[in-house]
Amino acid sequence: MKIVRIAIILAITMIIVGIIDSQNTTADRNRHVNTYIDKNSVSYNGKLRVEDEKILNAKGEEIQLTGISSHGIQWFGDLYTKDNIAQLKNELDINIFRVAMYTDPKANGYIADTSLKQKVYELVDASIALDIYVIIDWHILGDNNPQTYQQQAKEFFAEVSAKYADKPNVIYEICNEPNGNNVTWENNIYPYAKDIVATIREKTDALVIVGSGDWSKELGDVSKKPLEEKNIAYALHFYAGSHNKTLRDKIDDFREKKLAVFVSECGATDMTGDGKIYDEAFMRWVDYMHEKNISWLFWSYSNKKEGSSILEPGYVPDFSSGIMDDSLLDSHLSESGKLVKKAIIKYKEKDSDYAEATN
Ligand code: IDC
Repeated sequence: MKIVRIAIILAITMIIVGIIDSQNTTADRNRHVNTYIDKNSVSYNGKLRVEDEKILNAKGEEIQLTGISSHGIQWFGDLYTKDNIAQLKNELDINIFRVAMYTDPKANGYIADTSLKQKVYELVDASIALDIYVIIDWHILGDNNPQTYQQQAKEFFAEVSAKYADKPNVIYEICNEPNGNNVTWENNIYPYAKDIVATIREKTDALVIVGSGDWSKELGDVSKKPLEEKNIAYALHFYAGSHNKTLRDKIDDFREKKLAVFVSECGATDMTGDGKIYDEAFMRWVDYMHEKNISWLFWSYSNKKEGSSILEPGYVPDFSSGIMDDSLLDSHLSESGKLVKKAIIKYKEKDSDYAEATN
């Protein structure tokens, strides 16, 4: 009987110890979840600001953002949803998405179809919910002079900057790529930018990206007469098959003048966005941008049959099962897609980890 009693006491003790132990494990796990925060997130980095040639987070640390640009939302709108952006975040580790809203009416852009603004709102709201940064891109291209639709741009940016004034996620890119022989920084882009930046500044001092001449490569002209406003970065767009060290040297000169560069669009093809992939040349750019802490976004998230698309032609991710598999996208990435994944992950895994939350 004594042995039975001891056995019962022992069994009860073991059960109690087991319960306490399992509670501890759960508590530990919860504590871990609550006290660690993804260093890629907007929750961690907060509002961005420009100091000389650097982009800093709210803690004053230098930051490099890496992500993907949409193709024209007027053409591939169905492909751009919260699920798709979540998948890019999960599988490609992006911390920024760019919403490319073409403006040219000949390309069925915003001037022809102002309902595109609703798509912009949908994707900005999705990015905010996913805790990543988002660029609202006034994507001028065929309409080469930003002044052509300056009034519409002013009204658009007045509305969006009012809507998102208190959101640290949102970055404004006010003219994708001015181009054409008659379009200069001095005569056209500078006066346009001054006007639009003033409009945005009535609501927020968020980061504004300004394009330059020659499809956002003419930094030399900008440095002769930069904008006086705070928190301005200048767009620099490259395509690895067309642009090389000569352009990187220009970036270095520009940054030495204490002006900030933001690569809001780049690609691994030549500048047509199609044809072969220049993977080695692209990785040289990636290494360079990492070394200098220059943020970059890849053109483009689409399934169009062209070299720059990151999805295989025609592929549409299917989320109907409700399961967000961690490698759902892998087998459907194009050559560009595989390269950009490699490029983003190359440095993220080393540098960016989890930090202890301070609040
Ligand atoms: C290209 C697209 C292509 C489309 C063309 C015209 O990839 O499908 O037909 O625009 O709308 C840029 C532009 C970007 C271009 C891209 C590739 O910002 O709109 O996309 N590019 O040519 N600047 C340099 C290259």
